[in-house]
Parts: sequence; C-alpha cells; structure tokens
Amino acid sequence: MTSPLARRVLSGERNAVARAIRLLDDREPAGAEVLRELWSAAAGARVVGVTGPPGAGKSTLVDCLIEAFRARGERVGVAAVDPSSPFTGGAILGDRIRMQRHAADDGVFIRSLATRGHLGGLSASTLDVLAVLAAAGFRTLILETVGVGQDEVEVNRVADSVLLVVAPGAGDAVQTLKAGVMEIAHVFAVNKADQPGADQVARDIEQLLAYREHGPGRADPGAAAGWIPPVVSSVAVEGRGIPELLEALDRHAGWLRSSGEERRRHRERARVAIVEQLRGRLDDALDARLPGRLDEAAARVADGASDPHAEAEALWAELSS
Ligand SMILES: Nc1nc2c(ncn2[C@@H]2O[C@H](COP(=O)(O)OP(=O)(O)OP(=O)(O)O)[C@@H](O)[C@H]2O)c(=O)[nH]1
Ligand SMILES: [Mg+2]
Repeated sequence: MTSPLARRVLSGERNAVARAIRLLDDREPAGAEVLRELWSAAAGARVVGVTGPPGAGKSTLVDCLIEAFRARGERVGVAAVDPSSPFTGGAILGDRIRMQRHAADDGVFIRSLATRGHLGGLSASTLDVLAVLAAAGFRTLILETVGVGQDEVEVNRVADSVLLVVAPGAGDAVQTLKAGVMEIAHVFAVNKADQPGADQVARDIEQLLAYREHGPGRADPGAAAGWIPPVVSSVAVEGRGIPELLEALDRHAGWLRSSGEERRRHRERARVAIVEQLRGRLDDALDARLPGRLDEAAARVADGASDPHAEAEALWAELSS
C-alpha cells in the first residue's frame, strides 16, 4: 500500500515533493516513512555535483546546464546549498534571480539546502532531498555546494560526477586546488575565461593533473584508474563552453558505467547515508538517554580527574546496555 503522499510524489506533483522534503528536513517520522516508499523509485538517477570557490560562477553554470539538459528533454532537479558563509552572504538572492527563468518550467525543480544540519554533515539530508526529486521523475540532478570546507569532499561522495568550477583571480585558484580539492573532481571548468589569467589557471590544472597521474598517492584508493579529468574553459555568462562541459560530463557518465566505478560509487553513497543516519541516532541517544552525563564526564576530563577513553568507554557501555 502506497501512502497518498508517496503516490503524489511518484506522479511528480510539485506540492507533494515540497511537502516530503519539508518533512525530511524537520526529521519528522512521516518523512522517513515516505522516503521508504520512494527509495526504490529513486534508484538510478544521475547526480552531477558542482562545487568550487565562492563566486567562481557555479550558479551561473548550473543555470546553463539546466538549460542544456532541458533541451535534451531531461527533467532536472537542483539542490543548492544556501550560501550562509560570510564569503557568499546574499548570493542566494542572486541564485534565485538567476535561476528564476526556470521557475515556470514544470520540468525543473530547484530546492535550496541548509548548509549543515545538526547531523554535522551535508550528506544525510542532501541524499534524502535528491531521492525525493529522483522519485518524482527529476532524473538528472544537480547539487551545487560552495567549496570552502568539507562540503566539496562530501559532494564527491554524493554525486556520480563532480564538476569543479574555478575562475581566475578569485583568491588563488591553484592554491585552492592544492588543498586536496583537486582529487575530488572528474571534470574541471575554468570559468570566466573572458578574464585575464584564465589560460594560466587551465595550464596550472593540467600540470597538477599530469603530476598526479605520475606522482605518488591517489586520494581515493578504491577508485578505478583510467579517468583523466578534462579541463574545459567556459564563459557562463555568455553560455560559452557549455556543450563541451556537457560532453565531458556525459563521457564521464559513460566511463562510470563501463568501468564498474558507478556501482562502487553508489555503494559508497549508500554507506554514507546509513552511517549518517546512525550518527544522528547516536547524537539523539546521547541527548536523550544520558542527560547531563556527558557534561559531567567532560568536567572530569577537563579537570584531569579522568580521561576521554575511560569516559567514552563508560558512556558506551551505558548506551549499549
Ligand atoms: N566575467 C564573467 N563573469 C561571470 C562568469 N560566470 C559568472 N560570472 C559572474 O560571477 C559572479 C558570481 O557568479 P555565481 O554564478 O553567483 O557564482 P557562484 O560560484 O555560484 O557563487 P557562490 O554560490 O556565491 O559561491 C556573478 O556576478 C556572475 O555574473 C563568466 O564566465 N565571466
Ligand atoms: Mg552559487
């Protein structure tokens, strides 16, 4: 028996989609129930992650990608992290205006996400939102996150393909890349190619990629070898480079399937989803079942009367009894 809400989501009713997402956001039990009914229908949707430093042009590019996917008749769901960081304050309004031209299009659903739930990560609620959108028939999903912290690593675990957007001048693009962000990208967009320095940024990326191919250590040891991320120049405000970006993303999707990497990534994503739920429950259990005990333990540890290992051991024993 499918519940009325799940049925309405499955038939693509926008109000129902919004309602299901709201229930999940609020961590209402009804949200988990409806998700259970939607999960199998959500399988197999394509998730493209778009990340990169603040102001690189991610939203402008996403807007172009929406248009390109729509031109092929695909229904597109977008989840964009509300940029609440001091770097990007106010940008959300820009996002809304920029993407507004798609608002009247029934084949597009745009949802903003809280930057971080109290679960402490992007993944749990993000995966839920994407699953609802996928079940509602938005089979091409775009996830935009600002790459200033751990989010860009998270996006790699949630998305099938990660598009990393950089621009000349916006801070030190290459410095950003060296800080481990590089490893998570499947396709690079050097956006704002109309501005000075873009060629240099593209060359720097190519160089770092070449080094990584031959240098020591892969960031994702489980990943299949053989994909070399293409570097595409774009001018999002003029729609330049979009066909090339789309081609690169499609090629990556094809490679994922033929290499077996898709299966591995989907399992990794499912594992993240389960662990996030477990973490949430652990937090809840700490609050609900050991009221005050954590504070007391913290005081003892801070005073040197006890150590964190011993206190964790005692709390764990109590939790699992
Ligand atoms: N010159 C130039 N400007 C661009 C280009 N793409 C985007 N912009 C401008 O750059 C600014 C930031 O663009 P957004 O798309 O909001 O960038 P974003 O990466 O989504 O920004 P946050 O979400 O705030 O991190 C806007 O003023 C855009 O109009 C481009 O190719 N060339
Ligand atoms: Mg943006």
